[in-house]
Amino acid sequence: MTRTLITSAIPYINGIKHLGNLIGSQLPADLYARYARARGHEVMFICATDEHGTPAELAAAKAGKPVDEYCAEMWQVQKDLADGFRLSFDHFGRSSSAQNRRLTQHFAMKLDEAGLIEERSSRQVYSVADARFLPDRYIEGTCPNCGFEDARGDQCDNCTKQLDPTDLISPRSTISGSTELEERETKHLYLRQSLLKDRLDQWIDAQDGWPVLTTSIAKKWLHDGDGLQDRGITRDLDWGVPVARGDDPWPGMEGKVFYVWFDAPIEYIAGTAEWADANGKAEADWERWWRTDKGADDVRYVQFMGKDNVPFHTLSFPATLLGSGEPWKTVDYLKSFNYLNYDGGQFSTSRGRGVFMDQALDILPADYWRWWLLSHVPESSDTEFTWDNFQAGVNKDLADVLGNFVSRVTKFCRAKFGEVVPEGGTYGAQEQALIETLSTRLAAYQRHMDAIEIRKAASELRAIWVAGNEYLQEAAPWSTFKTDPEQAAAQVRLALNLIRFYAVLSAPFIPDAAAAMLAGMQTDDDRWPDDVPAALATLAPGHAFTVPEVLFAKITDDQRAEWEAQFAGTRD
Ligand code: B3M
Ligand code: ZN
Repeated sequence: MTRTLITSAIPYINGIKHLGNLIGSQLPADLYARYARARGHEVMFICATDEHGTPAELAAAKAGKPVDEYCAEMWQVQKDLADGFRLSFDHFGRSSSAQNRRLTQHFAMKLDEAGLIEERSSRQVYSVADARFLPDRYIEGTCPNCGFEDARGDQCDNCTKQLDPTDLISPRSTISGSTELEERETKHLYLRQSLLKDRLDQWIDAQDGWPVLTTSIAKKWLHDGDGLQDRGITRDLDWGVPVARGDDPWPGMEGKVFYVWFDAPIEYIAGTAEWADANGKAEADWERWWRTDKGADDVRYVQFMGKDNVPFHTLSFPATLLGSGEPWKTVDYLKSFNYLNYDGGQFSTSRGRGVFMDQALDILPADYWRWWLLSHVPESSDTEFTWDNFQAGVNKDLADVLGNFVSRVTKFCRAKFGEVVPEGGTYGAQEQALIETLSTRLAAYQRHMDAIEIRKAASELRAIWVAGNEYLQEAAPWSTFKTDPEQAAAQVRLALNLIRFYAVLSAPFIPDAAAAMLAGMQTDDDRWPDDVPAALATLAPGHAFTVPEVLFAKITDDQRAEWEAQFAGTRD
């Protein structure tokens, strides 16, 4: 059996994510996990909250709560929203878990044993007004590479360059806004990534068919300028994984924690260990996904993330894994995304601009969002959410095409033959032609899904829905019925079977509607249609069904206008 390990970038704990975050990793990862399971793979799908670092500290301070309490609460909020969007994680973990603490400290020890850790005294930015060292993210200034004025100390959001805070031109504290910053002496651990440059280069070259977006970013940071500098992996903070050498203290590092970007990707592994612990499994049960000496050599590991996360996953995290000298599983395919914009600008968490996951579910069911977002996923370029476009996509694809097909077929059958699959007639030339079209399109759909070409897969699925509608229009059982009821029975039988077929193929995109369609057809046979003619004969004459409730209500112009106005400003 094919074994597929899937991880989504783990969202920061500090607040509810917007739809741009959702479509940038978790939702496409879920699509692929559902598809892989449907194709019979053994799947391990892991996500978690990214809980360390100053974003968490500051958000907790703002909420007036101890940081651990804040994180526990926000984990639950994010978990409930993930459930609301039907994200089918095998485990939704926490980077603050004991498992992650242990593994992070373990990796640091192994890297040290391999001679890849160096203690360095450095001068760090200290904010006099805030009376603390400022973590990278809490210093903003002008990017030395592209001139963007709001570049963060760790990375420029405009050109994606990884930065050190001291690189910034005109730096300021984002806590107080103070520019009274000075450099003070502090000691930190550095991961000597520069020693791993050749190994990483070879490792990237050995990867097969990665998306251009992924390899170009990775190669750029390996070869342009200072992409692979040694990196400080510890910070002067309270909240995080305490610096330790395995189970032993690390002299001189008391009171310091690992850098959030050091422990966050390790949580992919730790999250799998959390899954094992939560389900009463043994250590071997998670290790078989992650240790190539313990069974993971036949695992295919696929990662999902936004393009800003690519350098950390193509360089920093592999440096941790390869540098440890232990046989850890590294990523086989890294799927990265561009940005989804919101109505003429950017989605923004800090400015509360756009639609957030909780708000989205307040106004419409998950499938509406899943379909629109996945069929417009920013794969080859940034894309834009507008209410017009959203209304058009939902109404046309979901209501007019898929929903209408299901309702017409089931209602016509109920009226003429009752709520059972009708008997009689045979499939003729029209039916054979449809089956041929569907076979060709199904093969293309699978090809695109296998390749994680999500937009192409979505348009193929849409075309598969359209083919059924066109068949129905041409076959016109309501006319056939008047002259040849037997033939009309065969047509309706085929169309009822198409509903089950559509449910199975569509489930990775719209799981709730798919479940409603299967429930309507009173079947739990959701086997993937390897053979189209056989799949379209699954529901035999005499099989009872019920007419499902309206699957998708159209978005009215009034609703669109109302939401457009409601979300025009910023959330408080
Ligand atoms: N939390 C950034 C983000 O949510 C970061 C990802 C970590 S993946 C290990 O985009
Ligand atoms: Zn820049």
